[in-house]
Amino acid sequence: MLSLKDIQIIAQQFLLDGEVSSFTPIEAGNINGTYRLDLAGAAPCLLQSINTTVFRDTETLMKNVDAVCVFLGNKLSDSGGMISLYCYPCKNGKKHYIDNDGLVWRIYNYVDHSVCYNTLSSPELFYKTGKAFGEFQKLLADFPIESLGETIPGFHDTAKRYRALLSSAEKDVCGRLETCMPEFEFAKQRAEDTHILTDLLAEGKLPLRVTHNDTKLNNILFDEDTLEPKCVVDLDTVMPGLSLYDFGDAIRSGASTAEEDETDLSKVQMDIGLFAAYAKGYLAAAGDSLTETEIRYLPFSAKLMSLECGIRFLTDYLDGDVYFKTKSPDHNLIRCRTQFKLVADMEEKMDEMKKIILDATK
Ligand code: GN1
Ligand code: MG
Repeated sequence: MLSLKDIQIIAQQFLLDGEVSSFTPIEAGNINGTYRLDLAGAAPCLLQSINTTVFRDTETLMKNVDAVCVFLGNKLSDSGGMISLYCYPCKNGKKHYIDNDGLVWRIYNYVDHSVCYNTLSSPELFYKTGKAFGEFQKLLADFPIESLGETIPGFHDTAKRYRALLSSAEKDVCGRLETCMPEFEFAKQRAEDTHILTDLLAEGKLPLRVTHNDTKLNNILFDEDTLEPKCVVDLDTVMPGLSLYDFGDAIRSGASTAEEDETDLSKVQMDIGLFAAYAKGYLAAAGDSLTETEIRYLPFSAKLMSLECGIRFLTDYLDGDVYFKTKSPDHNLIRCRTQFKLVADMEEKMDEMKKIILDATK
């Protein structure tokens, strides 16, 4: 547990507008540590320690993040709508600071008067979310993609994720495989799905784009009063990728009727009304910049991203919970089950999903 003194010492490495007077840990996200810092006589800011087990190349990560923040900031500054994150400079001339224990720290502006959600029931709000992520994609369309480093190679290479699962099951270091055989079989039955998008990319049938790669519903902040989308956060995985990754992951997280770690699977479904709302918002904002093939694979991408996320949770369960933060020994397995329930539900609703996309693009 960090003390105020510890936090002040870290914060002193950055060029802030005031002294830290208090701090509050923020329990969000499965990867990084996050704290709100309140400053004497200045606006609050957000301190994060970057998980270096997950992000090994923090130098490249911070270059990516900062470049995207500056690029978005320039485009958004006069729009009066969404705002961008920005990174506070550090006294060492960089945007991050490495402490004596090797922990990597950065500070963002704090997006005040905002809320985020893990689940939604309002199609209107999810329509706006689709529009915001669609605009995010469009704003980055002319970002120099070659300047971005691939901080986690093959992040959404689902076939690679599947191979990692097979290898973890083979090793079975914790002896947990026997406790998750139905889930393991579920993944194996869908092995052929895992390489569809990466094959299309390799064949030049899908374009590489600057993508967020973690368009989880709680990575968008809404204005507390107007409930308009205010800021896209968690830019750590901004990398070259497929637009379909971002669409699929947004549906996986935002169109689900339950939390990612809901234990009562009867509560977990993909809400088709929410799917339609997001798709309409997204297509309204980004539609004319997408290719026909991208549009055709939108419904499939939602299923694939749910399958991939489930595979990742299952792999981490088998590995002994070394990647995602967990609150109980079966937390990753519980999360895997919700994801696979979504996959099964989407398989049943696939024709309906396709029809919605077709109607929205007529
Ligand atoms: C992680 O930290 P958070 O919750 O924004 C993960 C995503 C997963 C997500 C699942 C870098 O994101 O890929 O989809 O958990 N981020 C990373 O909840 O692995
Ligand atoms: Mg997040």
